[in-house]
Amino acid sequence: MGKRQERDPKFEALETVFFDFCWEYGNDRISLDEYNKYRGIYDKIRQRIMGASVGHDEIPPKYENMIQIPAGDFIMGSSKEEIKHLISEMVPKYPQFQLWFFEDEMPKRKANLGTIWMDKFEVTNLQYSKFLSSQEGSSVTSPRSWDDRKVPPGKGNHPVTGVDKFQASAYCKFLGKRLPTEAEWEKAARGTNGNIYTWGNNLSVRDVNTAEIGRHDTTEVGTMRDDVSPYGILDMGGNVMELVIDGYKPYPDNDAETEKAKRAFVDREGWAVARGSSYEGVLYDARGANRRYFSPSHQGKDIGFRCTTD
Ligand SMILES: [Ca+2]
Repeated sequence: MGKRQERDPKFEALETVFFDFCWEYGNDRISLDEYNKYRGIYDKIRQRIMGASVGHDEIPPKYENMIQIPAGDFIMGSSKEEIKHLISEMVPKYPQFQLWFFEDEMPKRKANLGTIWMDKFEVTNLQYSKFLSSQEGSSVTSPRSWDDRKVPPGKGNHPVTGVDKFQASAYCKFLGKRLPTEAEWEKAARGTNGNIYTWGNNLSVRDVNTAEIGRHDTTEVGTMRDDVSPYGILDMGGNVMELVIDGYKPYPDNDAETEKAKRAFVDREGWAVARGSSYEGVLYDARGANRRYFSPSHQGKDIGFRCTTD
């Protein structure tokens, strides 16, 4: 994108228009070809405004179906007040939820990341099957949710599930990518304003695949209208929980009060972390700051993943 020129209003206006195109592409309203066409026009106008030559910056094939998350600050984690408020809201409806479940999200702080790219969709069964057929004789095994190394009938475009962190990492590595870190996943889900959910801050959404809609199974990726992050990344709220690369550990300066939370940091250290809610989880669990941990070899029927790259 070249050097950012913050104070030129013409440039700011152009950026706003171009951001709309990014959003349209992110929401599947325009194709990659169309996006690249607009990108070309954007570069030419910017060159005219700025009077400086800029590189034509098409999305290379490696990044197809990935979304660029520009470098910069974002909000990570939750404050103690937010956790306590959450519990007061949840408990009347879900008495099983307790304060210590969420104390690992603290503290709320500003963080910073460089530019990354993240998959727009959860990795699908069909994609995983193509990878698997290239792995004959290797130690990568078929997902636990499959019968006899075959994609479950009618579920080619559904997210792959029943994979552990090793299987998920092997898939990403095969494509020259990797699993996202917790920070990367959270920025992609919450945007730069610290949204509580991918779609914003309210719970009055209808089209997110969590237990509330009563489907109790995966849906085809990218089909839930409300489950769209500020960057146009889809299904980060629900469908399947998503494995990340980090092992479970307390965030620096975490000040959990309960013994149970402190105990989990010791007993579950290094466990696999998954983010977001799922078709079996509740909408509250779709909060961008929410962290779940699992035994590293756990192959959950509502756990999948997506890839990231620099
Ligand atoms: Ca998801």
